[in-house]
Amino acid sequence: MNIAIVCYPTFGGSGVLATELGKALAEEGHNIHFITYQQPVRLSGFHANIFYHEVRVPTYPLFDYPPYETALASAMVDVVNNHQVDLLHVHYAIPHASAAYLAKQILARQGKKIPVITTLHGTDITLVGRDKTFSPVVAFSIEASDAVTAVSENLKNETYKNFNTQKNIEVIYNFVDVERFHKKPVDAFKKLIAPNREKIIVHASNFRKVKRVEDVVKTFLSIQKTLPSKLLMLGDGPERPEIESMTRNCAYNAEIKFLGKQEQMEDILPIADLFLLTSEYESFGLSALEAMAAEVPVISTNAGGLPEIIKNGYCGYMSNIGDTEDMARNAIKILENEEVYSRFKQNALEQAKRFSIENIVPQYEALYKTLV
Ligand code: GMT
Repeated sequence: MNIAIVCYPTFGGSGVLATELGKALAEEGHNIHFITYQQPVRLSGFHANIFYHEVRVPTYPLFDYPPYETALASAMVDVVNNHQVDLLHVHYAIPHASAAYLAKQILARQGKKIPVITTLHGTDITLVGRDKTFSPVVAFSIEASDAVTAVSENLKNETYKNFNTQKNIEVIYNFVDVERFHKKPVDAFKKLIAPNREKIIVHASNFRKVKRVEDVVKTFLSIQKTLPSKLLMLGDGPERPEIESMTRNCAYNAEIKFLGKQEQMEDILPIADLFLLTSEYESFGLSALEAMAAEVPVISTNAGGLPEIIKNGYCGYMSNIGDTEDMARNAIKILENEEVYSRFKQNALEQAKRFSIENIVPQYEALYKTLV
């Protein structure tokens, strides 16, 4: 099939998932056309079946707000017409689903029927999407899509709760390439970070309010009282400056490192002893899944779709939002006993395998076949 994928090209989970899906489909022999405003971060190297089409929005003195959605719809029409595209798969509803609807109508006038699949990822429903600035358009584009998928049961239920829609929503969980993440940790790198065999705790996110990154630091500080540890903060975003200055004034400042945005997560995660995710909401928590694939147990909140991904007491523990003392107690429970730790590590890998690329990507392919 010739498939066009529309996504955000940034470090966010929706863009990562969309890019990994495109790469996996290309491996299966499909031709994949990415349409976005920048090369997706996980799209590197050459693949004969992958094409990248950049959306350009011309500047014009009249445009206080450059009309990206219009440029995107035009780009979709162009790619469909010139590359015999069979379907459009858009990730994150805003503004991709409504732009796809417009492209579909334009193509229909030209005598071309093109199915649109919308994958809902999280904040497009729970945070931004339900704001009345966007909600009528999001609701309409969900209805107008030929198929809608959500990355967890929780997100599917949130969609029904927040939008007045009867649309059938299929849950297709996010996935991970276990082989790629299940690497041996690089000892030299580990030694550099933790020269005295301190525990290495990792957090990765876009540092938005919804991630409650301050709770990551609080949990770490509590763990630190019992177990000498290091905290690696991966990613970047609006809350980072405040969190970083907060850590500068704390007792264990030297043990906390901010590494910024990282493309090669599969090289960093295997050195971690524990992954921390303290979010107020996660539709899925792709970063936690990638950590588990690297054999890293997860300490998280029990928010949103996380209980569908992390088995409590098996590959990690979940606590109520904001209960950093409980998160620290659970972390210590896993880390302080070698036998318990190696069991949780093994379980993390086993749990990740349930969401392996081989199990999930065929579900998207099956859905495509029903529409084309
Ligand atoms: O977490 C974010 O803020 C980024 C966001 C995105 O859309 O890129 O992530 C969402 O989609 C990911 C991939 O499906 C999920 O793993 C994240 O849980 C979800 N984030 C939220 O629901 C807050």
